[in-house]
Amino acid sequence: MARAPLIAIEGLDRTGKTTQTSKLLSHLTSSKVKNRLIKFPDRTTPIGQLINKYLTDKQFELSDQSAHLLFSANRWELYTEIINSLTKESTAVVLDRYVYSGVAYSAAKGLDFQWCLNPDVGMPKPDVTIFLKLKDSKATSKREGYGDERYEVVEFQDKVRFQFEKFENESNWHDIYVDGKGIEEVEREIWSVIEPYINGVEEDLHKF
Ligand code: Z5A
Repeated sequence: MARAPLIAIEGLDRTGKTTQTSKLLSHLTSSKVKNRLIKFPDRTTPIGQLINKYLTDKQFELSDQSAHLLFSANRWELYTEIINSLTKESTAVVLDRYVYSGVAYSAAKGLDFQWCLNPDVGMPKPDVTIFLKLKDSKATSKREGYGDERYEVVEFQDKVRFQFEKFENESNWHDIYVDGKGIEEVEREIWSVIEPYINGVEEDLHKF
């Protein structure tokens, strides 16, 4: 028996995750695969609203540990919905950021890597993860909106990238470089990775 795939799109700020998740949903729909998008942080939930305030209001202070636990709690708010979509509703779930972002951003601030992963232990692991990667962290700093939020500083992004790279040996993790590539070129590369998964994956869900 196959179930629907859990697909994560990860990457540094402004690398095109939202642009590409939307393209991916269109490909899935055209291929007659039921699908839904979950963007983390999900700023619509009670915890997500606090996270939004933290990200957009530099006067709103939280300890790094508290902020980290809020991001993880925000994923647990969606846990049952994710599982039900994959199993009961045969719906592919596309995640715009996930646990990997949670760990990478907090570990980049100096928190212990394993401590950062612990609150997400038990969340489902993606069947496939795309990491939108940059050779040069400055490559996206001219893109629209860069710098609006708390973490969008090139030096910090370098530290985040270093933490993300610790996950590169995860199974079914695919790096895609985006520097100097147009939206359609990145879209084609992503689809060539994802297409083999769309008709279902093995029933067992792996967990963090
Ligand atoms: N965070 C955390 O600390 N812990 C956690 O657990 C999680 C997140 C889940 C908000 O995340 C912050 O939360 C984030 C990490 C932290 N850090 N910051 N800041 P977010 O996902 O809500 O915000 P974001 O990273 O800034 O993502 P974004 O704004 O959604 O950017 P994006 O999705 O990667 O990019 P985009 O919106 O698709 O594209 C940006 C612009 O570039 C836009 O004008 C596009 O038209 C353009 N673009 C896209 N692709 C291209 C190409 N190929 N060429 C040229 N221009 C392009």
